[in-house]
Amino acid sequence: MNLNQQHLPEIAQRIPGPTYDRQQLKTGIVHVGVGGFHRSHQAYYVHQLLNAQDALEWGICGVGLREADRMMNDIMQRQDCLYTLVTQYPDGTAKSEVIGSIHEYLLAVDAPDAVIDRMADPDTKIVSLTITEGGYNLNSTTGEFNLDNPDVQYELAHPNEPRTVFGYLTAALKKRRANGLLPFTILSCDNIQHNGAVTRKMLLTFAGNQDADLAEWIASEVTFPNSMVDRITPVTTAEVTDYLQREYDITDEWCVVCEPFIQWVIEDKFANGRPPLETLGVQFVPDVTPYEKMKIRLLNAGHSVLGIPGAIHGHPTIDACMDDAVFARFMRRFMDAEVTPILDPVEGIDIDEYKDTVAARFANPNIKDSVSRICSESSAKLPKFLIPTIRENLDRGGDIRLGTFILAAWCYYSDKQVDEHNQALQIIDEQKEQLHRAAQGTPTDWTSFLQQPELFGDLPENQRFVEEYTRAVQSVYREGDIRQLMQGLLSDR
Ligand code: CS2
Repeated sequence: MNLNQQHLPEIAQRIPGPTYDRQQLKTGIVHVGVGGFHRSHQAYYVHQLLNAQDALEWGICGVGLREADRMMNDIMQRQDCLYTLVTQYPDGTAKSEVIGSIHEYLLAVDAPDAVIDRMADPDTKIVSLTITEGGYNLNSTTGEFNLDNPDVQYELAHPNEPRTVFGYLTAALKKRRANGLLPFTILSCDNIQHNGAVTRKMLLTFAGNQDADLAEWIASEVTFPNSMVDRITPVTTAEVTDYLQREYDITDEWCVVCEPFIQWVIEDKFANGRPPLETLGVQFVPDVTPYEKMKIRLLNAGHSVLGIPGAIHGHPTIDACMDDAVFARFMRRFMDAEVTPILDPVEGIDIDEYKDTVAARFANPNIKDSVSRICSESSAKLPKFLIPTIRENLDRGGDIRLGTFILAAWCYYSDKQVDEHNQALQIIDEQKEQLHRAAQGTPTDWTSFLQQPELFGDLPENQRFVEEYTRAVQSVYREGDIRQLMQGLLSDR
């Protein structure tokens, strides 16, 4: 049975679903970037809220900005924006539920004005974003907005033809202001420290280049809460789709898989109201900084610390890495020796317990989170997850060996593009070509990979780092057995 609104009553006899009247939903939240994560996290929280209480004004309108979102759009239209969330427990059981909080989906490349109008509608109170770490158009070395981006250049010259999220937000805020409306809150849900502050800075630069007056209004009226988001959401595979079909006779073209763990910590700074998500365990706090740093530097970096050597060694998934004692110990040592010393105390959280929980989550054998997903877009991730930790340790004389080893492994991965068994690696990265070119020079110049200032900034000028990196990259290129090297690093000292 195809998943859609018409079949919902019958499907609801097999698995739980919306108990609210979806026809009555109003769009209170416009969300840009509907992928697996938004659907396992924010849309799930809102769905629970709608099931628990009268909150129909908080329906979600999903927006895809890119041509690449067309497939999601087509499926969302066919399924009336319904989808199944399958939660995979470590004991092998699964819980499936139909989520109904997204009730509308717009593809911006087809209907740019509809997107602007929806954002500018008086009912819209929040525009939230999961546009990935790379979507903020941020030069991670300078911390500034990249005005050279050709799409941005185009938008600045043609204010009525937005292309990037910044063009859309600016056009919609302009309209709200002209109509005498309150603004919306802009809520970033990406894994970037100070994600709200970064979004604010990027948007103000963009808007300032288009309309200085408007930029001033945005600066004083719009709020950008920082937030820390967490739920591991692997890429959906055919196995799960088949499972829904077999187990419940539900045909869902793009279901979502996730782990049981879920967390959301948000700064309580909303310009135009917010849903009462605290009733579902969302934490509203005055300062998210310590939470986001802890999560990004431990969990997200921990993923890369397993994933990159895991890919080289031939481990297909994160749980397979965790099943390998050398990998599990390596990650823990990285967390203990290189990350924990630079973290600030987090109220109500015991860091050791937090690390234990992360390790247990990674080890969940039913999640099957592929290392290719973890390694994807490493050029956007590592400058946010791992490189700042190395920098802070350099500043304070802390340990950098394991983190630096991962950068050396990343160079090898980008250069060889095959694993130790000569199997092609599935490398997904917007900068794939550049990474490959930079890595290729390694055997004649050991620091060739570091000559990418937008990734490494001035790190190549730090002598201690360069020595450590050179040692690591030489060992990776000469040894040819990454696991052996990891073991060696663990037994040193
Ligand atoms: C992962 C994240 O993309 C990655 O590298 O670390 O997607 C991670 O699974 C989520 O942030 C978990 O909340």
